Amino acid sequence: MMERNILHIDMDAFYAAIEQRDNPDLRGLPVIIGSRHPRSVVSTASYEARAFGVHSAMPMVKALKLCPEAICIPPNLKKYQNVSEKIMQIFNKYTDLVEALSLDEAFLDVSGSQRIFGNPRVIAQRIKENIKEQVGLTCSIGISYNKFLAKLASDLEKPNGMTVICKEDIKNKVWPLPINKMWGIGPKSSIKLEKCNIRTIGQLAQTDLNFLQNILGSWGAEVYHMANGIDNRPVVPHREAHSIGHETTFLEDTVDLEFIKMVLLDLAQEVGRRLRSQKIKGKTIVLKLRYSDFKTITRNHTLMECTDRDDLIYKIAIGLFKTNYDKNKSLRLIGITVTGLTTGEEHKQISLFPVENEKSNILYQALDKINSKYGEKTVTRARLVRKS
Ligand code: TTP
Ligand code: MG
Repeated sequence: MMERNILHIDMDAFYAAIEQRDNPDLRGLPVIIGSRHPRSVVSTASYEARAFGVHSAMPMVKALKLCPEAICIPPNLKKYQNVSEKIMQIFNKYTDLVEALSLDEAFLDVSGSQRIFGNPRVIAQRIKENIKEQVGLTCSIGISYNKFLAKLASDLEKPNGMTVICKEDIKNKVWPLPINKMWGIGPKSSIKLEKCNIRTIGQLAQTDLNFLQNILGSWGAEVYHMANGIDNRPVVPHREAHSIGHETTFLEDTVDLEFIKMVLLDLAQEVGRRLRSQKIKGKTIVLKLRYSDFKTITRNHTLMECTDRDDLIYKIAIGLFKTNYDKNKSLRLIGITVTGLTTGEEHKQISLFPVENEKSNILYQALDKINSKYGEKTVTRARLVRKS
């Protein structure tokens, strides 16, 4: 296979940098994106706030203890989405092969772009300049011959970095890194590996493959190859979202079953509405529960056929809830996610009840239409109207 040229581009402190861009008074100061509400969590923090140890996903209470003078700004997702679109447009000028991973991050395969735009470093430099001029933000770019190494590289010299990893660099740039920098190695796998004295990517690369598969399961082979610099995954443009989900943290922890059921119905409706608006369906319904002690469980159920229907999503979620909820504990958060998504013809199904289905499709379309016209929750099921 011809050697590919892959860029991984990731914006620096994305939400925080946008707020600092738009309000010069915030520049140079510790900024935390997230509400000041005690139960809220940090979305991201400016590099000034990171110097105090604040980072994404940290409980707000802890963040404010570490950095009491931080300025908290509630997130403005619409604005960040607009910025994201502009960045993606810039990427698309340099190649058709742009795979967005999130609002602020994408892979670009620029193997076919060099005759027109120059070598990968030149392309990366031009993209940085375009983003700076047109969007007023900085990013970090990793350049390599596969996705794994490009992503690893973009993180090495953040913020405003540009890092190349070629084959010759693996031993000195990649192998000394700790295993938690590996794609797919989370905290649990890290602990297991550390128990076997595997602490660096280099040690991982030199571990026996069978041994690794015993520890990590089916993921073991992939991790082993990546650690050795092998990753043949293509850059897939316009990848659909992997999942669509919605979750709610209660203002107070609750054991009120009726209330929880009502929230579940609300979540199912929201997820269903989003599936239908994107014309996709999903096969696996995932229920997430987080108790007041932060213990979190996810349980899932896979259907025979894909769905985008609130009532079915709700029915499965409530079933999962009933069998898995520990009634002795109060609940902090509940969420529903639908995964195994498909679009278009793939999910056309032969129904046993065509008339019923037809009718309820029309009902859903009508509800979605009214709700998108007059704002959410204009029309909702009677059970969701709070008794007061
Ligand atoms: P990241 O790229 O992980 O973080 P970042 O861009 O803020 O900082 P950097 O890349 O320089 O380390 O995530 C991009 C945005 O996604 C981030 O600005 C906010 C949002 N986000 C959350 O809301 N919650 C999270 O837990 C994470 C990791 C990110
Ligand atoms: Mg980022």
